[in-house]
Amino acid sequence: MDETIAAPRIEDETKPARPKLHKALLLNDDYTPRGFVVRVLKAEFGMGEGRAYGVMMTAHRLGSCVVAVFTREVAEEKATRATDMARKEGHPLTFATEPEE
Ligand code: TYC
Repeated sequence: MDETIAAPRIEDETKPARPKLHKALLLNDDYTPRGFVVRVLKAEFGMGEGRAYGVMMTAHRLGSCVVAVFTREVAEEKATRATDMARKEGHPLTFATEPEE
């Protein structure tokens, strides 16, 4: 049978844009104990003691620190869980998210 197979058009070959990644941010405050911040970073972001301490101290000194980068859904989920963990213990500790440039 005579069949003509068309070459794929350019539009069909272009890949969909990769979704933007989002940063999970740790925000400093004046009240949450340092040890509690370290505990949350270890529990919710799987960090070891040294890395968690370093991230906590960076937020303490500079006002905020990028904890890690995820898809939007995962970043929001982790930031919410970590902030909820602090609220349950009565601390103002807050995590936020923002899209990467
Ligand atoms: N600044 C807090 C204190 O001196 C400790 C702290 C560090 C709180 C980092 C939040 O994201 C934070 N007790």
